[in-house]
Parts: sequence; C-alpha cells; structure tokens
Amino acid sequence: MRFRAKMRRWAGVALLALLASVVLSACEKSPSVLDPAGPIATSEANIFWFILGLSTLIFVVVTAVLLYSVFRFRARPDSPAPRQIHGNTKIEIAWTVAPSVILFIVLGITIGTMFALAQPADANTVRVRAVAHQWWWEFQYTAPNGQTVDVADELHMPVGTVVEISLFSDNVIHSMWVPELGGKTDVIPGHDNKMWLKADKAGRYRGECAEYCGTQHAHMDFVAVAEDSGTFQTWLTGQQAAVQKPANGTPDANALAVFQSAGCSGCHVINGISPANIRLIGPNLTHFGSRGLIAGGVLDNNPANLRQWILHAQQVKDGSDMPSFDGSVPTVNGGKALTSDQLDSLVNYLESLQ
Ligand code: HEC
Ligand SMILES: [Cu+2]
Repeated sequence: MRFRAKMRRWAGVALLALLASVVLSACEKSPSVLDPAGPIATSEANIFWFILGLSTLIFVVVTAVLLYSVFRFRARPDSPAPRQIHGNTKIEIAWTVAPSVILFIVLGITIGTMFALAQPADANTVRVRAVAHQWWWEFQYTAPNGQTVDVADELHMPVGTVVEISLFSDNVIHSMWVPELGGKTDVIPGHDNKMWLKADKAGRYRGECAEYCGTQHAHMDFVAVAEDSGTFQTWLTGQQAAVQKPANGTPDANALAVFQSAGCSGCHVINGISPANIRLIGPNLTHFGSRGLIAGGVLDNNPANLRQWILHAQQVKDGSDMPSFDGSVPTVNGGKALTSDQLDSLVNYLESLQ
C-alpha cells in the first residue's frame, strides 16, 4: 500500500512537470537548432541526428540482448547452478574495440564538419562588426562609400551571402548565437573572434547572447533579418541617410529640445543632429523607428512600449545603463518626471526616424 501511494505521488509530480514544460514552451516559439535555415546550423543538426540515430541503434541492440538473456537464462525452480566461467578474451577485446571505433567515427565526423565550416571564400562577403554591450548588440556596417552604419538590435544580412562578423566586447564575455543559423562564438574582451553566418532563406531569426553576462543577460536578444540582396542594399543605403534638422517651432524641433534638455543627447547619437563622429554609450537612434525591438528585445518597438521604456527603463530592464525618466533619480532631468506632452513628443519623433 505504502509503495503504491508513493508511486502515485511520483506519477503526479512527473505529470505536473510534463504539463509545466508544455505550457511554458507554448508561451513563445523558441528558435530551434533542429530547424536550421543556413549551412552551419544544417551541418550541426546533421551531426546531432547522426549521433542520436547511432546511439538509438546501440541502445536497442544492447537492450534486446539484455532482455533476451534475462528471460532466457532466468533461474527456475530446481535449475542447477550455472557453469562458472572466468571470462572470454575475444568478447572482452571486441567490446573494448567496438566502442572505440564508434567514438572515432563520431570524432571524425565532428572534426570533418569543423573544417568544412571554416569560413568559405566568397567574393560577396558582407562584413559586420558586432559590439556586445551590457545588454544589447550593436552592429556596424561599412557602406561601399566608406560610411559607417551603426544599428542596434538588428543584424541585416542578404540571403545566400556569407556574412563575416568580427566580435568585439569592452566589458565582459558574451557569446553570439542565432540558433537557426549557427554561431555561438564567444565575444571576449581583448581577443577579437570572428564568425560567419549564411541564411538560405529570407526570414527573421532570433539571436541571443549565449554566455551569462550579468543580470539582464536574458534580455540581450537581437534579430537576424535575412532579406534578398536588393532589399538589403536598399536598407543599407537608407541607413546612411542623416536626419534633417527640423525648422524652428515644429513638433520635431520641440522633441529635439526635450531630447537635449532631458539629457538623452548625452547617451544617444542621432546622425545629422549630434556633433559629427562622436560615439556615446547608448544605441544610435538615427533610424530607431525602422527597428522591431527596443533595448535588446526587452520590448517590441511600438509607441506604447517606447513610452513605457523611456519613463521606466529601470523597471523594464533593471540595471540597464539607461535611467528611468519618471523623476525617481535626482540627477536625471533635474529629478523631474518627463511630462506627458514631453513623452508624446519624444515618442512621435523617435518612431518617425525610419
Ligand atoms: C545615461 C545614458 C542614457 C540616457 C541619459 C538615456 N539613454 Fe536611452 N539608452 C541608454 C542605453 C545604455 C540603452 C540600451 C539599454 C539596454 O538595452 O540595455 C538605451 C536604450 C534606449 C532606446 C532603445 C534603443 C534601441 O534601439 O533598442 C531608446 C529608444 C532610448 N534609449 C531613448 C532614450 C531617450 C528618449 C532618452 C531621454 C529621455 C534616453 N534614452 C536617455 C542610455 C541612455
Ligand atoms: Cu551577453
């Protein structure tokens, strides 16, 4: 009875765990390495399936032999004591050699794939510099005319083209990973790694930081936007445009006045408005309205979320380098919360920066 009660309790726990995992995984579709959309992820998934297949085969064979022996040679009433043997050298050798051979096959396939995935020579290679911040990704492109394009949260890439990414961090170690495309390469201060990605089909693939880098590590996402090469070129050209200085008295001019007086301009560059060639601690906002995410994907980019972010950055992303503008910090905006009008005007303006 007690045994049965125990069993029932454990069955209950197992069922709950199963339900919880189903419910949690249904929350959002996570990107999967088993749903590859590029050559690196495809080779990696192939290795996984190969090893899984091989181990399943071994499991089935060993279990079959085991079960056969258990039943075939089980003790029966009045069966004689079995013949006592010391061992069988041939079998001992066989089951030492066979696993080694299998492990060498797996090693060979893994090393072969590593070499096969060394960066392919490709005349069209697009080069990107990725800078890992705590906690958001910055991507810098050099346009054909030499101009630098600086974006946050979105890694644009032409489909079918090798994208070579040099990885840079001046803070802690991060790791760059786009599960459906490949990657997971460490971003180490003082040691600039390189990786490459290629997407076989257009799409938006979620990327993330895969190395714990502080409290908001889980909110250090980005999206790899794979698009046909025409769209990519149009995007790159569009991103080079600087913002026009608005005429005095317009809503845009008022928004920029708030941007200056509240202190946003001390951390964020808007090309065409900020002094030329400066780099500041926060994301470049020149084309913020064209992006889908806010602050490493902690929020989707829409006016309501942007308002929430500006007002309560520290509640949305505790510990981030962006302060809240809700009057909670005496040194921020003179300790005053941004007024509703000021927020409206900032939100409208920033969302209009396409
Ligand atoms: C002390 C520096 C600092 C100040 C001042 C500051 N920000 Fe930020 N801001 C940041 C940092 C750092 C991030 C990135 C935070 C993260 O993702 O962890 C950020 C993120 C953002 C983003 C999201 C950008 C993106 O592409 O994801 C917006 C929009 C933004 N800030 C607007 C503002 C506005 C508007 C103000 C003024 C009211 C302001 N910021 C003041 C540092 C600052
Ligand atoms: Cu990180």
